Amino acid sequence: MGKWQMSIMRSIMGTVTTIYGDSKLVGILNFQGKDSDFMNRLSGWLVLSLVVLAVVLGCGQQQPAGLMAENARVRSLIAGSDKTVGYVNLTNYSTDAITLISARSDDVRTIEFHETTQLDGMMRMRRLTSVEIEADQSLLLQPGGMHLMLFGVKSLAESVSIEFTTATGLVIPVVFEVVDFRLPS
Ligand SMILES: [Cu+2]
Repeated sequence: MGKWQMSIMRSIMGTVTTIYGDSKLVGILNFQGKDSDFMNRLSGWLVLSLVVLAVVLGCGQQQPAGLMAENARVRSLIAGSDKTVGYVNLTNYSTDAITLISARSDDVRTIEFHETTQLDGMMRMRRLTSVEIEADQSLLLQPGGMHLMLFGVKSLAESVSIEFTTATGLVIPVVFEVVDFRLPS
């Protein structure tokens, strides 16, 4: 994400945070069911700002935690295997580092953070206990680098929802598209 996009994002999110305090955006949207004029206007304003955000950021998955997930994809299963990999571009537009300490999905037994490293010409994977995205930075989980390792995949339809938990206890759901590609993890 470019610098100007980052600052637009920060000013919009700053306004949202000022108005809504610490409430989660997801919770705010539930106000739409109520009859209050004020709440309706609030919801309308929020929807409008989310649309602006989506346009500005190319329709990535906006998260209350200040984390943007883009190009989230999981490799479709190879016949006879129940494990696969996941990749995603994560951008932190908040002013604090965001640390992801776990990932889970209803459709997967275990999800680990992995890193591929090269040692004496051999590609090796090691498990990471957490993944940190610095403030104002993007972190790419991509082939040949950090990635998600999915073990015991029960089923894969067109997409799979993976929930990340941050060190501060926020749960961030990200929808991963299931893609048929054949690359080493
Ligand atoms: Cu791996």
